[in-house]
Amino acid sequence: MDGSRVSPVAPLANDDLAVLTELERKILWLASWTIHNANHLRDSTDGLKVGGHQASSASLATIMTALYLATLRPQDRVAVKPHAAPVFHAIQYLLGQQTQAKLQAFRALGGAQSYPSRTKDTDDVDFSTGSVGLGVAQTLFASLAQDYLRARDFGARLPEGRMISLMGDAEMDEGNIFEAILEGWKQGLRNCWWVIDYNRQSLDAVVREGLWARYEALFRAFGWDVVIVKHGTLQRAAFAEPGGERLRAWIDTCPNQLYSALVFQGGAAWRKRLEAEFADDPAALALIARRDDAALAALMNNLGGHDLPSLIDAFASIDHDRPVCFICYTIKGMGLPLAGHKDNHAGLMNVAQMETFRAAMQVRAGHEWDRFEGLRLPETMLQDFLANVGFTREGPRRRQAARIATPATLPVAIAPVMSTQMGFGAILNEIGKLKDDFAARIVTTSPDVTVSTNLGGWINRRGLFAREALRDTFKSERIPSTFNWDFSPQGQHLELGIAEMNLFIALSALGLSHSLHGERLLPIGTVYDPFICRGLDALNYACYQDARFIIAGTPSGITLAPEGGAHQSISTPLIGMAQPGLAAFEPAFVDELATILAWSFAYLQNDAKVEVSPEDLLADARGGAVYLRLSTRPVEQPQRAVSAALQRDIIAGGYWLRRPGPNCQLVVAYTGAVAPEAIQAVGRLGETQRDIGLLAVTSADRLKAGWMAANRAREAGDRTARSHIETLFADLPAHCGLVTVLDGHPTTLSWLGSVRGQKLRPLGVEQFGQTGSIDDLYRINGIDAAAIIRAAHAIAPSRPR
Ligand SMILES: Cc1ncc(C[n+]2csc(CCOP(=O)(O)OP(=O)(O)O)c2C)c(N)n1
Ligand SMILES: [Mg+2]
Repeated sequence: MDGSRVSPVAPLANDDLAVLTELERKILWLASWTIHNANHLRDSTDGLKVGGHQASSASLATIMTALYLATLRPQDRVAVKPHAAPVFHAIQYLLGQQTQAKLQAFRALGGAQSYPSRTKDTDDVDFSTGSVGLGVAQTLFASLAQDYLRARDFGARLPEGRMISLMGDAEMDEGNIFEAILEGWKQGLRNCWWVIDYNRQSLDAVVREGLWARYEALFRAFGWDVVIVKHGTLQRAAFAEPGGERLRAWIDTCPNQLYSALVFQGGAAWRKRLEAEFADDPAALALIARRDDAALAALMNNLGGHDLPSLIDAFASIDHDRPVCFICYTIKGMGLPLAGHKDNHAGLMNVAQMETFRAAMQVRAGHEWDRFEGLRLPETMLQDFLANVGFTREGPRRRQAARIATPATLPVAIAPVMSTQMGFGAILNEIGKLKDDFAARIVTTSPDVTVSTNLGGWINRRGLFAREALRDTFKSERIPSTFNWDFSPQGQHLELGIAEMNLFIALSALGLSHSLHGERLLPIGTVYDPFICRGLDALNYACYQDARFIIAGTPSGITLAPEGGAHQSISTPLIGMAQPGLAAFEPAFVDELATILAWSFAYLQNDAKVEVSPEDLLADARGGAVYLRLSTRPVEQPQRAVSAALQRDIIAGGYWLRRPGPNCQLVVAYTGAVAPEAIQAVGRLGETQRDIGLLAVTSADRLKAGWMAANRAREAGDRTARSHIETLFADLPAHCGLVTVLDGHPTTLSWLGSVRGQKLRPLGVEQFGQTGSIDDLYRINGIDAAAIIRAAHAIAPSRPR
């Protein structure tokens, strides 16, 4: 087996070690039983197998015991790998934070979740995990968020926590991890621990030899400390015996596959193999001969990651705040008959195996859920220990933060012709002038597109963040430059390298700071709209964790015409509609954007747990994150005052830019940058068609969500439920045709025809475009005024006035 370094033996109090050893046994039992119960017992009624992962979680019982019961402090936050969920829930059960009912309903509706979930679980999950690699990187960005908060004076001076990931070795295959490590180095990462469950197995198979050495070199290259926890106490004691060095050398060079296979086969197989290997070494043979099969298997299984004293000592030995990677050698399925087998990923013990395991654990039938069943130490001693576990000693760990007062409107000077992206920059520039707490709470971040997404003005006012000040050399050399690129601890912009995964994981961390670190931030990220797709899984992850942030995607669509197909976004409006936890808007005009932004700063802070009234169809009282799809196209701005009613309509998702008359035969509905084409087409059509309507859709997402919710409410008996789009369409004649148009996928608006059962022709973009002028590209994609008119004639043939 590869690797070589060892940690010193832990000086742990004997009593504590005895208690921890007992509790570790219990945790292994409870985790295995939870999974068994879900598969073999509960499913006897519904016949559904729900998956195994018994082996995957078993190998973590020791590491998690060492972490949760002996190492963590209340301020620490942990992401445990997805398949560690049963072990996590078992630990919380012992600590009194998880119920038997939820364990019995593991993986069922309302039960403990298959993968730890901040939002769905009730037993104190710090970070959700599931999509491998994301939870790992989340701890890194949570640590950067903690440093950002500590650099300013918001009041709460909570103790500095460590952000810890307990990760699988195969998670290191995910590219986002490397992106995060690099960014962490740039930002001076501290207080972050990654504990690798180095079982040398993934889902399909056994991992390559010698990876530990690549990991070690990699982490060290980026300034991390690396601690290798390879051999347990038994092994180290044996190495000191005569013949021990030979045993160590053999273990260190044994291929991973062979080691796993021997672990699976057990003591007799170990003896046969080692006797053959050591035939020329009487001392090493004697070392083997002094042990019976069980003792030999115990010795060979005693890798560092299964040895409480070694682990506790390794964790306790860290006396600095630099990031640390622990490479802990383990055997997948340790303690179970599945241990070491390469096919064990979804492995489940069968009923007979489970009975044997139960007997070994001394658990009587009917007492499977008893907290201290089968343990040898007195219950009071175990209970006392659990009551004093450092991690939970101070009660609830999830924090609260007060709301930040935000302005009802965001004043901005609107030029006669302006793009929404320019408007966005101008609004932030205005906020940048404010001296209040609201402006102080805003933090912006962008993956190397800060200036090109118009954050320059904001940055000139508020500066870039770094733990240590770094002057802009151009400025100190008095070379004229538009942007002031000074870094300081007071800066309010976190500049990231070009990695969109990092952007969304950073937004997730900043957007959970109220709950993780007890101080509220108002995070805003910017990204080129097509590259939302590059970070999409991380965006989904951020929303799943209920992080609160604003993401502006700009420029978007084919409207960025000369930049060509590679930068054009087509599907993002659909992402905005389909992503739970994200309210998506695509304003056409800057006054709409100002309205949406003002609303967003309040919406971000709403409490996910509150009761929602039946009128609140969109559950706005619970808040969420916000996506703004913006454009670089300058368009003529309406000269108008935005009334309270218009504000409400903009937020609800749409308003009549031209109200349809009583004999309306045609409505054109548009979103975003194609507003001038829609306005022009309606003007021309209006010359021959009576009462034509022009609907401005500011949020297809919210219009549709409201309509879906109203349908559900009516079907559930609330006859009065009515959505915003139904109100807007209430007076439209049944025969009236609809033409919809946007610079995005036509499906975004095509559902509008179903609201009243009207005929609808959706226009939009269905192909990657190419370089050209906006006029050219709108024409070839059929979203120009002529295309709208053609569609209108096809769907609602004009009748003479
Ligand atoms: C992004 C992503 N891709 C694929 C999966 C499916 N999957 C779950 S666990 C796993 C392998 C895990 O290996 P490792 O992290 O070493 O944990 P172990 O099974 O060894 O405990 C895979 C591929 C996933 N959860 N997330
Ligand atoms: Mg693994």
